[in-house]
Amino acid sequence: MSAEAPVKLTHNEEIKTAIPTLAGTIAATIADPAADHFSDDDNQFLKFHGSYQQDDRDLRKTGKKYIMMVRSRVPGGVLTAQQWQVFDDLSSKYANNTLRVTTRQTIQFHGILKSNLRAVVKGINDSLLSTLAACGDVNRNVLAPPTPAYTQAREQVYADCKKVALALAPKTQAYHSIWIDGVQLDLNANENKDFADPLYGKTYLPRKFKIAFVIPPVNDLDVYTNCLGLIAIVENDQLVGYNVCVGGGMGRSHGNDATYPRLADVIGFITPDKLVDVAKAVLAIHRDFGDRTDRKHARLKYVIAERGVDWARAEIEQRAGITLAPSKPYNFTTTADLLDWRKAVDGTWFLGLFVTTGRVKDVQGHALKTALRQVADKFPTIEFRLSANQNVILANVNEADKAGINAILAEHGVKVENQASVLLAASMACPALPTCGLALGESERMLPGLLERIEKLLAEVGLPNEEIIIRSTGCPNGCARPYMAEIAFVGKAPGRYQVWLGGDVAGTRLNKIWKDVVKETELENEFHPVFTRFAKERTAGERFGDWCERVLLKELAAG
Ligand code: SRM
Ligand code: SF4
Repeated sequence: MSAEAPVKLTHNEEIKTAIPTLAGTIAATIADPAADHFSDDDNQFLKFHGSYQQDDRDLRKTGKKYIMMVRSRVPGGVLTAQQWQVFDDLSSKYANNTLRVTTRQTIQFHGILKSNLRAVVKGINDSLLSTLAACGDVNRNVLAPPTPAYTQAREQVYADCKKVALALAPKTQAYHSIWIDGVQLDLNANENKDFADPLYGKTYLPRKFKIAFVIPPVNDLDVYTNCLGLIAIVENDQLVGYNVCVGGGMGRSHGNDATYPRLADVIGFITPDKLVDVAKAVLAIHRDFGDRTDRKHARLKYVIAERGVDWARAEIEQRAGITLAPSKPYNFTTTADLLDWRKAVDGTWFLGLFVTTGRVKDVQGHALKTALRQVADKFPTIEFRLSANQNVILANVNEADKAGINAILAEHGVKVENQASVLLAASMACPALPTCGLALGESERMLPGLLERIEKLLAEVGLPNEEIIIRSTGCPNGCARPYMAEIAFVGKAPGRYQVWLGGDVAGTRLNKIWKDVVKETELENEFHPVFTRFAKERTAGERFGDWCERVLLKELAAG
């Protein structure tokens, strides 16, 4: 009888087992003024607390300058004006004076010194938001549609989003003791050694887990890219339930075909009362079946891809004690945010403000950060909503306050009409350099310039103001969901990008690889012929992504 080969778990699994409270020695390192950075293991634990240790990669030649990134958790992306004031203060006092709106409706702070880390995390908690589980092998920020334009049911969906976020939050006491009380947990105490989270157990999930709510026909958060997607079914302006989809994700690695982006499969319909049970069941399937031996193969999407949709449906039904009804019809038509002033369904107004690459900051002639701060100071009842397209929506605005808000924005060079070129408004970029340790090339700092060059090219072939959804990332992990874009630039090396083409306007189709390497300097030479053909060959109103799928990529596949 041959003995089975022992299963080698990843190092992350070993440290979670050893310290299930996730406390590590974080508090002790914070308290030690001689320590300029956290240990590798603590760096893994820190993620569960919402922070990453980074270094400014622009400065590497002169040695590593350690800085911390903090990611908040903001279910549905909704902040009060008071919370915006706190975030603005924290960013100017302790971070790099920018607020980074993320693709998951949160705010990231960059450039924090270790000595200021606790002040930032505590400040966020004092504002009644949190950073717990913003990162790490747990359920991440839960997305919900931020735009109040389409249906009153948005409020019900937002309430469900908050309910699920709360139900799936980890219960460790270490977070409170480190960041609020400033105390290092005694790791040898029995209650800490034996701690097991009621939902996650001792070792949490094999990898991150993501949930999004969406209300058709607007897919403004790319619902199919999530581990669990909840597609609201609204009848007569009332929420009747959700179509459930499972197994989406973007992350992949160059040169490793076993990793791939995947769209979630729609598996059935549930009424809202079953939501928490179903969310817990899907999370538990990831917990129990996700690959703990290989972090590149550990996401739920691989479990669903390999075991199949019927298996997943049966497993969810059995765990949640329900029967999934057949999914209900729905249709997506767009992924875009509404910019400019619009009337909300409840009669109030909202203003969609485009934020270039999600970075709220002041630059010469465009002091967006100061302007938003003044709006928060003067209009305490409005909400600041973060969109998954990296924009900010000012919501709950009374008709009488519109002029005052317009005046503040105009004074700071922030336009409310024609805020950005068509290409820029439809674009997204991940942060990449200089903060992201995984970046192979530029993204946030590169994309606006690249778009100007593409605009010129499109104008040359007679297509000025053609909207094409273009996204860039500094590596293949997919943080700006590039594999859903009509054109995606995915970093391979400095100045070199893998180019993917063929996503659609409604976020329902994955794009495909077009060229493995395009040099940034060769952009015009590479794209001029393609845009020329598109201009000639497109059918009436056909979008670039659809033409690529119909013609270009077919030709490529045919060799
Ligand atoms: Fe992400 C890792 C930034 C949304 C897939 N992501 C990272 C890290 C933390 C790099 C690291 O691990 O050291 C990046 C920090 C950069 C920096 O300097 O700030 C980072 N991810 C971001 C943000 C800020 C991008 C943005 O432009 O806004 C987004 C923060 C979201 C949030 O607020 O919670 C962000 N990341 C995403 C998304 C999009 C989404 O969730 O809708 C994805 C693709 C969807 C998915 O998860 O499949 C995504 N991030 C990844 C991955 C690949 C995961 C995988 O399955 O392979 C990594 C790498 C990893 O986890 O090992 C990663
Ligand atoms: Fe960093 Fe890559 Fe994510 Fe961009 S896509 S933020 S480079 S991990």
